[in-house]
Amino acid sequence: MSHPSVEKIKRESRRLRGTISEGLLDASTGSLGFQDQRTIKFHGSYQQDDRDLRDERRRQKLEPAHQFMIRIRAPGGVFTPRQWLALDRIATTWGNHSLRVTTRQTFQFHGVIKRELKATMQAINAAALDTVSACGDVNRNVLGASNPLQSDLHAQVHEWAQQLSLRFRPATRAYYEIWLDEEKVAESGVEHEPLYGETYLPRKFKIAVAVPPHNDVDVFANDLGLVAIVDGAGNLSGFNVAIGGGMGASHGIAAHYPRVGNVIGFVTPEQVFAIAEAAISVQRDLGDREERKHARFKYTIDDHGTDAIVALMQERAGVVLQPARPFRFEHNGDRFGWVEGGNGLWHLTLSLPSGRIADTPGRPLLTGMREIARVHQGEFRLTANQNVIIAGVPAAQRALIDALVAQHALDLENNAPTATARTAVACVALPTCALAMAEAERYLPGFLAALEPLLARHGLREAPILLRVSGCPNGCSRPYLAEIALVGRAPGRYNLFLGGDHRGQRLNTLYRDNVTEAQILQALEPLLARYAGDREAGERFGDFLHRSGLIELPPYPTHRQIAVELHA
Ligand code: SRM
Ligand code: SF4
Repeated sequence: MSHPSVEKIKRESRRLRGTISEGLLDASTGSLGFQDQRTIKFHGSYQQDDRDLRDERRRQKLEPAHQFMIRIRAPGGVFTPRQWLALDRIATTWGNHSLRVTTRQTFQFHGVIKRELKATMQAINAAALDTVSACGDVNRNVLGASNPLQSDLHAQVHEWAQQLSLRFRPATRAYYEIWLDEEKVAESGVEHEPLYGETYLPRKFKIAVAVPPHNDVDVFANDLGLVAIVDGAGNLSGFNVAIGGGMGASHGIAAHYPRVGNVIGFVTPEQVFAIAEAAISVQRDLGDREERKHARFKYTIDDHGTDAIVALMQERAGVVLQPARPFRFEHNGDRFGWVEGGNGLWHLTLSLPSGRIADTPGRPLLTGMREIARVHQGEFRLTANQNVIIAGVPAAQRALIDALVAQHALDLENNAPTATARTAVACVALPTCALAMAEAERYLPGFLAALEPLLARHGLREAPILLRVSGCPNGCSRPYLAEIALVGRAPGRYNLFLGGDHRGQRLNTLYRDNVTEAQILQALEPLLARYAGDREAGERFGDFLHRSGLIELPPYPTHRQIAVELHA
């Protein structure tokens, strides 16, 4: 039986209700119906199954071990200690005893079973959080720079992320009716969706706000990137706008490619909502609704031409973009350790292994973070590099936090003995991700262990080489912006990409196709040796590969790097 298209499912979902409520009550299966599996994404949840158990369950003629991933909507990624404790309780009561920090600054739970889904959603809501449009063809979690060195601006950027997220939430009450038992009103299921209409967007839409010189949100990987421009007195003058970033690709299909957003101009703070809404509405109307793999804003822009899209955005927003203002990013990573944030408060950034906060032998990270949440009075900020900042710690409390960090192996030495390990990012992949072709999160520690002797041999243990691993070409770890990236092809086999920069401004290039770990290390060895011997002072690995002519820009049709003349 052929399944209806996602466009049809959206249209017939009665504003994202479908038959989810009924499906939750069906005790004969751990699964939802096909259409509801699509609709529930808009409520921040994915139906998955444990792929480690697939074969065995098939052999036993059992249905797959169905379970649900739940993603929180957390614009800017800020949580209170109370919320942390509530999320910890949810993970240990209904989830798989782990909290997973994502590359979009929020938490995911894995392993929630259908009959406990509603209770979990209600517990999330009781913690003053929700999961509305954390997934689905709508505006997704809005990223906001988390860099603790810019305390005043952080508050402003966080507010922008919040406001953009609220502004572009769907209008339907479906979430509240299904999960929170809100009473159905007469127009239930036919509400007016002023921005999205009845078929929502052709695809997901992503917004990020960055504050130079730190590009910790990888602003150019977003459909709409806002680069804060600050005047000499440190006040926000407005934003440079970048459009058309995206990482998704397919192996061997040239028409599916990653792209860095192109900077199209500058807007004042008063113009931000209008220009953002115009971008979303242009994508809503012109985006491809036939082929989902070709439906992101980046393809709409490339198909229609940047000039035409920008003209339409300006017309719809009633805004004339000013010329882009100069800016300069220094890096797209996090700054680890303690920094003073002003007002006598300190911030501690911890490097977490792929953002997975769980208790494993010798590394009780979930327990450690819980103990910290019990005494911490500031806030927790998640970073888009899957790390956590314990923010707003009074000087007098630093020793207590340090002791808890050391006691629970949350420190850098235990977690990440090389600079590359500290900054590495890996997507979830197996066993929960349905699309994974190879391991990522579970493979990263092993790969780092294999890479470490090579780095040590060339005196590069402290060289901050940016490594990212994805289990398939969809690019959830933003691998195409890394200096070294592994992108899964098949179990134990990866495509090796090299030559991204450390600012998130240049895409990397395929260097070896479908290779094993031994072949990857073999390919890297001579390059690292040359880098160790021939690099200029402060020169990063990706830049060195380009300067030495060892790598060229990738052959994608458009926007492979941000124009250098924009950099102050
Ligand atoms: Fe992603 C699909 C996990 C950030 C591009 N992503 C998925 C799914 C839901 C698999 C699926 O569709 O069945 C993965 C769930 C795995 C699991 O078991 O949890 C998944 N994506 C993730 C996370 C958890 C990766 C991580 O390890 O942190 C990130 C959650 C972000 C969040 O909190 O909202 C995550 N995904 C990203 C990013 C990075 C970003 O946004 O900065 C990208 C690249 C940027 C972009 O969107 O272009 C990304 N995910 C994708 C794609 C490719 C989309 C495309 O344009 O083709 C897919 C596949 C799809 O949508 O069909 C995908
Ligand atoms: Fe899954 Fe692929 Fe995303 Fe990794 S990159 S989480 S394997 S969809």
